[in-house]
Amino acid sequence: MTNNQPLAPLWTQWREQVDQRLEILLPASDCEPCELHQAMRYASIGAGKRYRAALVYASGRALGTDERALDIPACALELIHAFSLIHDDLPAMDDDDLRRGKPSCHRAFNEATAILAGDALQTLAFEALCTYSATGLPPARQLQMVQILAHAAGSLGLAGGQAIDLDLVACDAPVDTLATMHRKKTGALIEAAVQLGALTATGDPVVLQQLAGYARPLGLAFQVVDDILDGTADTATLGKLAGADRLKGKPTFLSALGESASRHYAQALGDEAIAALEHAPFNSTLLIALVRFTIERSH
Ligand code: GRG
Repeated sequence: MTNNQPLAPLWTQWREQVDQRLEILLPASDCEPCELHQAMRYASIGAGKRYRAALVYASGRALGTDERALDIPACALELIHAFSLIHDDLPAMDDDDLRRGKPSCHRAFNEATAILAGDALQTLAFEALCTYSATGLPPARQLQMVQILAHAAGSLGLAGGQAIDLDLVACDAPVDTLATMHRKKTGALIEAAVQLGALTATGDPVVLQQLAGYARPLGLAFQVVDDILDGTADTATLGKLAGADRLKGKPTFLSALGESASRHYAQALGDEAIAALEHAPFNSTLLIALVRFTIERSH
């Protein structure tokens, strides 16, 4: 996390807050049905960068929200993300054995349990978001948060992006097609994270629009770097099988553009995200630091 001094200690704290809150939100491992709850906890607690949570905290903080009011929206994002990773790894999808440095959920448990764990993590995300209370948060804005997250996870977001992805094997997809797919598959949740953080503080459409202009290129930049890392980093660093995209014949930004042009593309998207924050009526230091992390990250 070089050059991200304001971000690093906060991010460590955010990670701890998310894990503490997930510990409480998720039924205990010895609560029946035990195997299902163990699988849910296995796939969601104590691992992952918590990038989407960090975006919730950074955008909420930028607008002055009390940190504690951001824990549940941050957890909701991470629960949906964990759900998508479990299902992404299933034999019917990407069929991956390793995730976050340990056996993927269906490998550690079994396929049926992994499917149910994913399903239950998704519903828990919405239950948590509906039932939490934060001072000064009007019900209409809370409802808007639920709607945004549901839309991001649905057929016009994650699920739709995954459907496009499954069709794109062993072909040379143009960059535009890749961008369209990844804006849904990866970008939708990143955009939702920034919006949910902001909505804890304000419903001002101008502010939300400005943040959307930040999150849109950022989400794509995150995926471009993900593609680069898949082809250049090792399995131990990534916590998942390195080179998996090439092995499976998946078109990526790396295969379409090469490493150097992909890095330039990611940088240009990062610049676009930062430019969207120009003249922002709030302190955007952390949001800008997150752009730098997104471009420079090594895992
Ligand atoms: C979620 C409604 C819903 C359906 C599931 C399987 C699926 C449909 C979608 C797959 C979405 C997916 C896995 C996108 C990949 C996004 C991505 C780059 C993941 C890696 O994120 P990191 O690096 O992972 O933040 P960590 O482990 O650090 O959290």
